[in-house]
Order: sequence, then C-alpha cells, then structure tokens
Amino acid sequence: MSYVAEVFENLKAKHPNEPEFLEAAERILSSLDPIVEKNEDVYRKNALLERFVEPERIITFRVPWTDDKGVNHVNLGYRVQFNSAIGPYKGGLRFHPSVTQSILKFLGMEQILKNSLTGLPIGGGKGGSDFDPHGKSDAEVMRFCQSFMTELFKYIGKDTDVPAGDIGVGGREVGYLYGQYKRLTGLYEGVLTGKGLSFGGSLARPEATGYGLVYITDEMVKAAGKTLEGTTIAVSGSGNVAQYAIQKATELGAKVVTCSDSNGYVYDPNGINFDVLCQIKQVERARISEYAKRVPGSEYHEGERPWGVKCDIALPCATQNEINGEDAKKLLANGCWAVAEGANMPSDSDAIDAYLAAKILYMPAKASNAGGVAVSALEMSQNSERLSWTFEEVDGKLKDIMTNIYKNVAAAAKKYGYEGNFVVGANIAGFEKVADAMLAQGLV
Ligand code: NDP
Ligand code: 2IT
Repeated sequence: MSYVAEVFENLKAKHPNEPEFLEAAERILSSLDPIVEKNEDVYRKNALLERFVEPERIITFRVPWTDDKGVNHVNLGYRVQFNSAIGPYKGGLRFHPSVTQSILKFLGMEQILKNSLTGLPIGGGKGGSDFDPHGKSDAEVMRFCQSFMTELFKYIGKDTDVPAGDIGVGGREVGYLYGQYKRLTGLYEGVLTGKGLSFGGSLARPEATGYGLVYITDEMVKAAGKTLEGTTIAVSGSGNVAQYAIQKATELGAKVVTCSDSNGYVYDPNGINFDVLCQIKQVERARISEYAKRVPGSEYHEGERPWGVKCDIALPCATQNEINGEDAKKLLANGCWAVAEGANMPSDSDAIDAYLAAKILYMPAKASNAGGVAVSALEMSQNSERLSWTFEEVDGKLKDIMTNIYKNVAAAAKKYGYEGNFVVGANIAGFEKVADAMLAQGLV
C-alpha cells in the first residue's frame, strides 16, 4: 500500500463518523501522491502525513443563550486549530445548523493549503456553531455572539489564532464578537478580521472573496486564450461571496444570470441587478424569491439549484457538495467550459471527475476563493502597523495575489506531470511550503 493510502486507511478507522472530513482528506491526500512519492523516505521518517491530517487541537464548548421570549437554548461551539506551521491559526467561523466537527475539520484542512497558497504567513483553522442566525433578532444574535466569545476568547489572540467570517457570520456578527473579546480581555488588537472600518477593518475585505474569485477566473480564462467579456455566468448563493463575484464579473463585461439561496434560485436573463440583490440580502435579510417579485423579466425556481441553466462559466458560491455528478453533466451538456469555486468544496467527487474528463477549465476552491483570507491577512498587517491602506492599495495587492496563485498552481501541475490539472496543482503548491515548515520545526 502506498504511504498516502496507508495514512488515509488509518484516518478512516479513527474517524468513521466524519464523512465530510474523510472526503476532503481523501481528495487532498490522493492528489499529493506525486510529491509524496518523491519525498517518501523523509516524510515517513518524520511522520509528516500522519501529523498533517490531525488537528493540533480542537476546542469544543457549550454556548448557552436566551431568546427574546426568555427561553433558554444551548448550542455547540468549536474551534479547530489545525496547523500553525506557517503562521497563527487563521480561518472563519461558520454559524449554520449543519455545523459539526466533521465539517469544521474538512474546512480547516482545506484552509491550511489555501492559506499557504496566498504566500502570506497564516496557518489553518476553522470554527463555528450549529446556531442558525436566520430569523433571529439583532439582540438574539448579539447575545449568542457574546456567549460564544465568552468561551472562545481564552484560546485566540492576534498572534495565536485569528478567526473571521464564513457562512452566517458577517460584519454584524464580527462586530459583536469583537466587542465581547475587547470587554473580556481589555485588548484592542486585531484578533478578528472582517471588522467594521471604524474599528480596524480593512477596505476591500467584504469584496475580497468574490473579487478574488473573478480575478483568478479571468487569469485562467485568459491563459486559455479566451475572455470573460461577453460570457454568461451562473452563480449560486446570494451571500457575501456571491454578491461581490456578481458585481466584479458584471463590471468585467460578463452577464451573471443566476443566484440562489437555500430555498431556490433566481434566473434573470438581463443580468442580476447587484443593487437589488444587496438591498434584499444585506439590508432586509430576506429570501431570494423577493428578487423575482421586484425585477421584471426574472423568474424564481423554488427548491432548485441553478445548474440546469445554459452558461459558459459556473461560479458556485453557496456551500459544500452543491454540484453533484448529475449537475455537472447538465452544466457540460449546456456548454459550460469553466468552473471556479467561491464556496468551499462545492463540487462533489463525481462532479470533479466529470470536469476533468471533459477537460474544461476547473479551479478548485482552495485556490479560487483564497482572496478572502488573503485580505484578512492584509487586515492583520494593517492592524499590526496601526495604519489603514486605501481601497486601491488593498485591491491591487489582492489582484497580484490571485495572479500569483494562478501561476503557482499552473506551474506545480506542470512540474509534477499534470499540466492543466489545477486540483493537483493547488494541493501540491499549497502543501510544499507547509511540509517544508513542518519538517524544519521538528516533531511537534
Ligand atoms: P453567507 O452566509 O454570506 O452566504 C451563504 C449563501 O449560501 C446564502 O445565500 C445561503 O442561503 C447559501 N447557503 C448556505 N448554506 C446552504 C445550503 N446548505 N444549501 C443551499 N444554500 C446554502 O456566506 P458566504 O458568502 O461568506 O460563504 C459562502 C461560501 O463561500 C461558503 O462555502 C464559505 O465557506 C465560502 N467562503 C467564504 C469566504 C468569505 O470570506 N466569506 C472566504 C472563502 C470561502 P441561505 O441564506 O438560504 O442559507
Ligand atoms: O473559507 C475562508 O477562507 C473564509 N471563510 C475566510 C477566512 C478568513 O480568515 O478570512
């Protein structure tokens, strides 16, 4: 059995109840085969892969809170501190009823390699809760965030672990979490990113994941001799990542014809109107079905995902495993020739196999959505030097980072004999630096 297969079999035996984590680990490990084969003796001697697949630690805690009617609730809270070889743990907090240790471990493992790809000094972590912010009042969300931070603050800090947003955690939640951290510790420090501009946030952080996704898609498309201008794009999701992907793609001359939430999707043949979308999602926190009521010519499809719509490019920006093998077949049959992932692990294994077999352009999440965490790292730099950079400065750095990620991923794929396979390229390019740092730091 190969070293990679051995480590994965062991992992399966140890964590049989963590399907999402095992899925991510299997995909990552199997695409590391080419680099592991070259370095097998050193890696084995140092138990490198055995260490890479286990988090340094996982913190779990209960989060008690009281709703507006005075009823008490208890949710679960987590922080997975996965790997600090190349920097302090860094990664978002997700508040969604589907959150489990398995999901946060899969996200944490992806985060290690993603953060490495940014070229910035940040390790990998992820956290969150099975709390559902939908339909909760501001006061309820605040009480929940305060209770969550009352436990989490013991384990984080600007040089140890720096959380941020993810699904269900945006500017409002980061604000409440930051306020409670400051109250408990007395420290005014960059312990969270995605903060408001008035208390240390970075310009362009809200835009960063969506813009970065479009910048790297543009690079990939140009390298293939094509252009974004004039293309039709299908986006899923309508949250932070989807909104700014739609804005930037439209600005670059593409037409984005769909977006969605967990209830259904909207099709707008004239191109999704960014202002209407933001009014519905950022201001009113309403359902996406509202869009079709307000924009003439658009349609709402309850209970469906957008993958049956004719498009050139698909940008999934909602959640994991939202494109299965059947969805991928539909996309391909309708002429889709590029997929770049805004969400984490949105394509399941069958979908990825279908893209690779059809040889379409496919950029996996850890490369294509790295713009968010990259600008988070720039927010950390600004907080450390107690300065704020201009929007243009941050956006310019984001563009350079995404261009470099594209180049490094494409080069790694080619170097290991998998030209054009950005799955192999992204995993290996991300892993090289982490492996090097882990080996240099000894058996820790
Ligand atoms: P938001 O909470 O802002 O938006 C999430 C969107 O996805 C909503 O439209 C939501 O719909 C939809 N969604 C969430 N869960 C599901 C589900 N189970 N089924 C269908 N739709 C769902 O989150 P973000 O935009 O920040 O995150 C979207 C994705 O991007 C996630 O995979 C996240 O991990 C990833 N990501 C985010 C980054 C960031 O900087 N924010 C950085 C890199 C990756 P509804 O409201 O109905 O739940
Ligand atoms: O998945 C991700 O990269 C994020 N949710 C952003 C993490 C961060 O620390 O900005």
